[in-house]
Formats: sequence, C-alpha cells, structure tokens
Amino acid sequence: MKDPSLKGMTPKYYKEIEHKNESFIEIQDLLADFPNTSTRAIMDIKIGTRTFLESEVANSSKRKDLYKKMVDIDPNEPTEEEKADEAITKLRYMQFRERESSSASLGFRIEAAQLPGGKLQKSFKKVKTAENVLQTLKEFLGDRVEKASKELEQRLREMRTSIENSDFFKSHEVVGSSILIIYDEEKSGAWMIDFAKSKQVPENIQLNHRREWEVGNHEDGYLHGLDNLIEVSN
Ligand code: I3P
Repeated sequence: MKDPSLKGMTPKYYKEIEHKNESFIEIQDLLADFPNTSTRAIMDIKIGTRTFLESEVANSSKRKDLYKKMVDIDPNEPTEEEKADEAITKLRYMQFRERESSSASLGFRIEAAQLPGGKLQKSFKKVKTAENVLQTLKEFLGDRVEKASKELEQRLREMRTSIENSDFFKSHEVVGSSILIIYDEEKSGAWMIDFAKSKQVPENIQLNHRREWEVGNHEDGYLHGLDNLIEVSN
C-alpha cells in the first residue's frame, strides 16, 4: 500500500491487531461497497505460473494429505513409488495443480467463485484451456457479461500498468496471490489480494514477472498471467 503506483489496487491496510497471542492485520472489506448479496458475485483468480515458494524445492518431506488430494483430482497421476508411499512433497502437489489447471500454461487459474445469491463454487481444478476459462468467465458474469467485461478489461489494463511501474513488484516475488473480481447490478471492480507469500528478492535481482521461472531467478509469472487474463477475457 505504500507503493504509490499500486494505489487503489489493493485493499487498504489499517492496523495490526493482537488477539489471543496471535497477530492479525485489519484491512479494508472490499465487499462493503457491494452490500446486495442477491446480485453480488465474487471470483478469486490465482495469478502466476509458480504457486509455491522456492524454499519448497529443497523440502523433501512427504505428505499423505496432499497425495490424497492429488488422487481425488486424478487417480492416474501417482507413480508406482508414490502409490507405495501414499505421500508426496508439496512441490510435487503444487506443480501437479499448476499443470492440471491453467496456471502452468496461462499463468492464472480460477480458484473459487460465489454467484449472486451466495452459492459458492470451488470446482475449477480442471479448468485448463483458454476456451474453458472463457466459458467459465462468461457463466460467472451471466447477464452482466457485456457491461462488466468492458469495465473489467479497463481495470485489469490499469492494474497491469500499475504493476509495470511498481517498485514493490521490481523487488518482490508475488506468489500465490490473487485478483479478486466483484460485481453487482451497478458496478464491478478488481483488486490484488493475498500477499502472504510475497517476498523481497536479493538486491542483485530485478524481476520482470514475465520470464520463465528457473530455480534461483525468483520469477513468478504474475504479469504473464495478467497478460493472458486480459487476452482471454476479451
Ligand atoms: C492448496 C493451495 C493453497 C496452499 C495449500 C495447498 O491446494 O494451493 O494455496 O497453501 O498448501 O494444499 P488446493 O488448492 O488444491 O487445496 P499455501 O498457498 O499457503 O502454500 P498447504 O496444504 O501446505 O496449506
């Protein structure tokens, strides 16, 4: 929020709060401007080709919960060794999710959506091709498709310019972050949210967020994803 280039693109940060020995941050409620739940819709789009921190590459501990989640998505995915272990690393799971969805190819994926009336949908794990994505976006926008998609295109283009000018983005990898899209019967908007896995990179590195990731270059594919989101949705 301190980066002037990103002004208005993120929720406002208010303060840090201690509660029961845990630390929380109080931030702007983006939904407050969209109070009508019967006409309001929300979509979370995870941006970037890489959804895990580079530290996961060296983490060899294997998790049974992630094996189970992987098999639920595709029973044919595990290798013989993984079947015997019934466990996989987080890196393996996260890269599987990237390939299975549009993250690896397009640099973004639809994570979840709430439709007017409040129905929550989280079944987007296999939405992979540009055609699938476009179809899902059209369904999400419903009868607001004409007007809202023009407004959103404009907003995403402004967001891209903000990021290209941002000092924060030059010096931080922004991993697992999302763009939150909200619309109601009158208006629509998009904001950048979830910076839990945003990290400053070493001083000798300047990121461009479009280059392909290799271990050590810290690239996240954020702008590659935003380029494609703008392209696919128009
Ligand atoms: C989860 C998702 C989360 C990730 C979580 C994954 O997969 O990628 O973003 O948390 O890791 O299990 P899915 O969407 O398929 O449920 P982080 O972003 O914090 O890494 P976790 O199981 O280690 O919490």
